[in-house]
Order: sequence, then C-alpha cells, then structure tokens
Amino acid sequence: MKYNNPVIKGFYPDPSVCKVNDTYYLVCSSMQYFPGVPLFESKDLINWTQIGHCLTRPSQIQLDKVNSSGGVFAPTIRYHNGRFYMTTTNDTSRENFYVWTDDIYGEWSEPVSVDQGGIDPDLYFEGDSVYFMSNGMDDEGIAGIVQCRIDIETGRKLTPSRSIWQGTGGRYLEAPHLYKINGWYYLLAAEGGTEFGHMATYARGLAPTGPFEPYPHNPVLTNRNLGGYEVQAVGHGDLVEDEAGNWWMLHLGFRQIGQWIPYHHLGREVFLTPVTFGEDGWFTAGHEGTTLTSFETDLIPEEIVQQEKKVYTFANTDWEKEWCYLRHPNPDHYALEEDKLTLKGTAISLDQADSPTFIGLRQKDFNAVITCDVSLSAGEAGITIYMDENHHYDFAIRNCTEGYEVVQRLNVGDLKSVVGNVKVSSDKATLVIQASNTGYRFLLGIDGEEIELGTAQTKYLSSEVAGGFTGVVIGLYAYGENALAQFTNFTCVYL
Ligand code: 6LW
Repeated sequence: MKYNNPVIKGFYPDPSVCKVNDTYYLVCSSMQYFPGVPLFESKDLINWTQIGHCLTRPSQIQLDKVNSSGGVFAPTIRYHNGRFYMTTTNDTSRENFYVWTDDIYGEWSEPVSVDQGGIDPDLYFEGDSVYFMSNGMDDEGIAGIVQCRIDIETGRKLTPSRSIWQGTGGRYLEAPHLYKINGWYYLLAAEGGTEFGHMATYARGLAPTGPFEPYPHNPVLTNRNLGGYEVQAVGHGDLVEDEAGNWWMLHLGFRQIGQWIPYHHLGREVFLTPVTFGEDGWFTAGHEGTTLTSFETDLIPEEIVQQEKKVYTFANTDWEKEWCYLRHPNPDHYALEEDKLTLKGTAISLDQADSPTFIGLRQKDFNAVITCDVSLSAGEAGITIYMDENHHYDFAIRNCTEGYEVVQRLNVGDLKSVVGNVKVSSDKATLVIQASNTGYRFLLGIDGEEIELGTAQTKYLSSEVAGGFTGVVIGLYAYGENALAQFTNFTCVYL
C-alpha cells in the first residue's frame, strides 16, 4: 500500500508514541496553547484520531502569561504495568514533570516533579527501575543526554544525574528516548536544531546506563541534504514496533511552502518512516536515511486506507478535543454549542502574550477555504490567522462611530496595518478566507457576492520570520470589554 506524509497534519510537533495491545497512542508538544499535550490513538499508524489531551486542568500546567513557544515542550508517552505516563517540560518555568492515568480516555494525575534540568524528558522502565532522561547538564557540569533513576511514586531522584551520551557534534542534542531491543539498549536523539539542519541520531550499548557507541552512519534520518525538497527538518522522533514485528519512527518534519521557498508556517507535523534492523543490530530509517512525502510499503496491510477529513465545522469537531485556547481561558467568556459559538471579549488583544478571547483549530493544509458568519454587539470579532502575538492576520467586523465596518489587518512584527476597510450596513458579516501555500485572500460576502479586502503572504507567518516552535492556528476571537460576538456557519474546507 501507499501512505502519504505527514500522517498528522498541522502544528503537532515532537511526537512520542507507545503501543498497548493493538493500539498506538501518540502525544505532542503544545507550547502556550491549552489544553496541553494533544493525545491521539491509531490502530494502523496511519490514521490517527485525537482522543483528548493529557493536561486539561490549570493545576497540571502553569501557562499564565507564558511566552509564545514557551510552556509545554516535547513530551514522552510510555505504558508500564497498566498505567500510562506522560512526561514533559514547562520550558517557561524550566520544570520537568510527569502525569499518569490508568484510563487513557479519562483524566490524568496531578504533576509529579523531577529535579533534573534540561528539556525533552524520557522515561524507560526495566524491572523495578525507572530511568529518567533529558538533555542538558549533569551534576558534574557535563552536557549531553542526562540520566538518573527515579522513584516513580514520588519523582524523587535515586541516583545523581549523569551525562550518558554527548551526541555526534550537532547543535542542540535533545529528544532522548531509550529502548531495549534484542538485548541492545538504543538511545535515540535529535541534533542540528529543529530547523533545516535537523536530524535523528542514535547510539547503542549493553546497559541502560551506557557506555553508548554511536551508529557509524549517523545521522540515521535527515532531509537536510535534500535541497528544494518539500519535506524538511525531519528528526525528533520515537520508535515503535507494530503487531507484525516491523519497526517505525514517528517523528517531526515540516512542509516548506514551495519547492524553492524555504519557509514553513503550518508548524512541525507528524511523519511516519519505516525502520529496518540489520543483522548487525544497527537500524536504518526511510529511503536512504531520508523521509519521503509518500512511502510504498508492504509492511502495512493493503486493505488499510488512509482517511483524510476535509471539512471542519462546529458540528463535526469536538470543542474539547480539537479546539485550543491561548494560555488559560476564562470559561465564562466562551459558550460552545453545536451550531454556534458565542464569545465575550475583554481588553486583552491578540497583540498580547496573554489569554485574549480566542479559540482555534490548527491549520492542517496549505489550500483551504474558511468561512464564518460573525455578528457582534460592540468591539471587534472575527477570524485571525495566528502565529503569535506579533505575527497574525485578522479579519473582523467591528463597531465604528457610524455603525459597523469589516477590516483586514496585518501584524508582522513592528509592521501593523489595516489594509482593507469596508462599511457594512448591519452588525453581521460573512467572512471568507482563501488559503494557498503562498498567500491568504480575505473576502467579505455580501448578497451572494464576494468583495476582496486584501491579501497577505503566508511566509510572514512562518517560523523563519516569526521564530518559535508553533504553527498557524485559525482562531475565532472577540476583543473589547463590551464585545459579545456570535459565530455561525463556520466551515474550514481543505481543497
Ligand atoms: C523541543 C525540542 C525540539 O523541546 O523543539 O525539535 C523543541 N525539537 O526537542 C520545542 O518543540
């Protein structure tokens, strides 16, 4: 069969995966967005359904006023003795912790802190021992992948933190995952930074504590030498074995906006790459160590069909699972119904690293048409194509002295400008946004006609311009202390 990458589209970075019986579970980073750590399940590694989040209560994760691309960094999910564990970092407070649950569809525990620094924590269970890995500096001041043993009940360290592998010399050694496979301990990591130079590297040893010998042909997976190729920055990943004994890596990568246009705005997404173990116990990944936009494989049964949801509406999405807020929302400002969303604005605007009244869906593909009817009493309400507080395109209806107007505003760093402005005769407008790989068009629908207010290029919302670790989210928002807005007939159709 043939499957296409990415297998999870849109801003879902730093995937980690585990398998329990015949089901795979996957988590990823969520930064300043709440709830934290999206959680997916799959029966076939290709079709993933979001079943919830691990961090659903403010008591589990402090996000108040965290910086954009701070907050929740790369998680790891593991299963041991009937219990799921998810460990991650709050990068803003520089804290590593884990939560657990005995019911993957239920709530997760309160956080248990681990007093080891760095980011990208990992858990490895063996007998009664639990090893905790992260990147950073050990107790002696040696940088690398750092390891200690912990008491899993309390998170207390049982051994000093020790640097167990220093990588292959790439910058930003991170994303450690430790496994035991056929008698060897494999330590997988990422290096090169989460940009175009990103790569997966590994080493192996005969004990969980090392010493580790690097794979002689590192990096095992990278697209950094594929110039002009759509998929770039592959690396940070996690290994999983399927029912038939085949190995796979779920890892991040991004799609640049054009073959020769090295910008990406949809965030880092989840890719699936086959992994093959050789007789000598070393493994290789993908096509000559690269990830492809599609793989022909007989390792996945022919009858499995890759599904893709193309239309998103209020009725066919789950407010709790697929939508996200900026930092901790005030629930009183949101009324979520099957066919209607009501938002109450505040004085907090989209330009602030705070929690404006905002609820969003990640943009999953380049080509899309987003439509929504928006009505409001006062203030401003509409759709924002949002990367961070300094990089977003807003399309909104707002109250003005002589009634109402529809505005299209660009926010690109210090450049802020209203590029379109049309008076409307009522407090209601149909907003239409057409997205392509290179641009957005903003159209106002009146009496069955569409008037273009303006356009904006995608690249100014890309990580290469905005910086950071997130991707574009399509947000519905309200702004202004008296703003009360209703959103109906929302559709986002991917073409
Ligand atoms: C994450 C690090 C990374 O913690 O990006 O690509 C950081 N890798 O491992 C933020 O997502």
